[in-house]
Amino acid sequence: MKSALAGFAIVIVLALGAWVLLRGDGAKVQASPTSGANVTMENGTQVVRIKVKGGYQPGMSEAKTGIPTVLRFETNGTFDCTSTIRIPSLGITQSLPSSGTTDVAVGDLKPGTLQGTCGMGMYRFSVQSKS
Ligand SMILES: [Cu+2]
Repeated sequence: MKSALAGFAIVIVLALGAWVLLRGDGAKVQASPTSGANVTMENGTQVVRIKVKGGYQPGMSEAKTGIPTVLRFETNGTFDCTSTIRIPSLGITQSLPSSGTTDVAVGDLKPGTLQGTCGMGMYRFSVQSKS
């Protein structure tokens, strides 16, 4: 009897897991790490939008070199450590409001990858740039 109950519980857990995956949450997380869709031009400035909450979305952005660029961090009820961002190679440390939009100017991107992290260096984001 006990093992029958345990088997039943396992079936329920598996079914719930499949349901969560099929709803598309899993697919969304997989699709977003690399995408140029968050990069736009605004009056000659390249804007890279990054959502900030429990991590950075997308984790990797693709942008162009040689254009004045801002990283636009969007917080929304963000109270975790991602609300402080660091870009060591540019000497930037910036705290973000818990909700709002903060533009951080990073100048003209050089070919390569600009790396950033949360205040503690745990969560990462990066901007890959090519001409
Ligand atoms: Cu952190």
